[in-house]
Amino acid sequence: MSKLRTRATLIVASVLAGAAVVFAVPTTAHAAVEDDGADCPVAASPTVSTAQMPDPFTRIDGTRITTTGDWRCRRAEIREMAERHVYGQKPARPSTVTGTVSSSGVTVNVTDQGRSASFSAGVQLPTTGSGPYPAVVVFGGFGADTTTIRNSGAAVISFDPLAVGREGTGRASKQGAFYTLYGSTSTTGILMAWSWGVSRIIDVIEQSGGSILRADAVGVTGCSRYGKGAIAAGAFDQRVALTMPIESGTGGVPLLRAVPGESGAQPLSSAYNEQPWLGDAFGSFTGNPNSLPVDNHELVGLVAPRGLFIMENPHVDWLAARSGSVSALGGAEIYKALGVGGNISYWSDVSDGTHCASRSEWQAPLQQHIQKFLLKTGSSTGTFRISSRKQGELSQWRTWQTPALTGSPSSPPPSSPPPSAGSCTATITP
Ligand code: MCU
Repeated sequence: MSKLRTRATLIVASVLAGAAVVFAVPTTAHAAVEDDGADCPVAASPTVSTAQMPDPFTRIDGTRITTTGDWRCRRAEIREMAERHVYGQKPARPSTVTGTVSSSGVTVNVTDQGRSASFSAGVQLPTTGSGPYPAVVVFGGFGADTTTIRNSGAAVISFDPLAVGREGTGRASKQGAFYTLYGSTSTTGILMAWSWGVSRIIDVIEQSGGSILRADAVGVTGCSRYGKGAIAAGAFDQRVALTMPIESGTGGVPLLRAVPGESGAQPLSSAYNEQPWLGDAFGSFTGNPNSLPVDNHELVGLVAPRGLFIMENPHVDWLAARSGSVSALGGAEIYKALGVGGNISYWSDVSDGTHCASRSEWQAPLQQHIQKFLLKTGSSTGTFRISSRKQGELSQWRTWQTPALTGSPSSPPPSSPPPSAGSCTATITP
């Protein structure tokens, strides 16, 4: 509701001002706004009944996109359907967002329709380079290799998602800063609330003038439930330059309609009921995901053309890594169609079966992703290293083919003067 109203207000305001406001950031560029398709009309979702992945390139009206420029409004349809049916609505930026950025922390104060809330996050500057620095928002306190992040030249923003969307509540009594603003009975799930929290941190960094942290070089990461949050944060805010979900499991990267057929994977009903992670509307799909008009290969595609590094664990069945590989392969087709196939990586070929373990295998690619997408000094191309333990076959999950879209390929985020490169002496910390 609030988002639609804000969109309408923006359109009316720009018409009244007579300004030649262009809401559309071309799909070929890294968007400098949270949602570059906020002006796109999105019709009612289609009725769907298929065990196959919905075609990301076919619009709700049944026509297929043909140009890279068409992706902007098709993306808006996917985004809206993912909100309606899976994660819940993400309201547009609140009317007031203020806060501070220092070398030790970020504070966020938000006000919308007379209600106010605040939260804060810690900052640890990198061990190398000079400011203003890129930063990675790290969800929670486990599973992310903050040592390598800092030694690669990015600050760590320690984000406690539970301050924004608590766990352990019922669906009608949700708590945390998001629900203080939008009500405890909001139907939006807490993963989307966490995503909204990351967006508000980026708002504050944008407003801070960029002397300490750079708003155009923000990444997100987290493991497990916080991996679900990390992919949601990257999918629903186009200012996130690098998205790095780790071992996210059901409700994160994995293809939702593949989960019931994957032995030992966390069932959809379990992910829906364990915590109010998903939107309330997902409750009607836990028993029939084949009716979903959208699926999570398209959540992966929402991140395109921006950097995406998906890390998975094939040793723990509960983590649904086979369904995760299917989603990543399907989402990679969107990257390829946009001409940026090298901007997505997937890596489940790891030896330690411990959930959220420190993994030496991911150290080098983590540094490379930070260099390429945040520091903008690297040029490594994406890789897929899918463990044979949990490897899905894309051909079994789709009937559609990837179109050769005309138009310019998408480009990486605009580059800024790179901070001085430091040597990497990263070690993994538990
Ligand atoms: C993979 O993330 C979750 C999983 O969905 C839950 O079922 C389990 O309880 O916790 C995992 C997690 O967050 O572990 C830290």
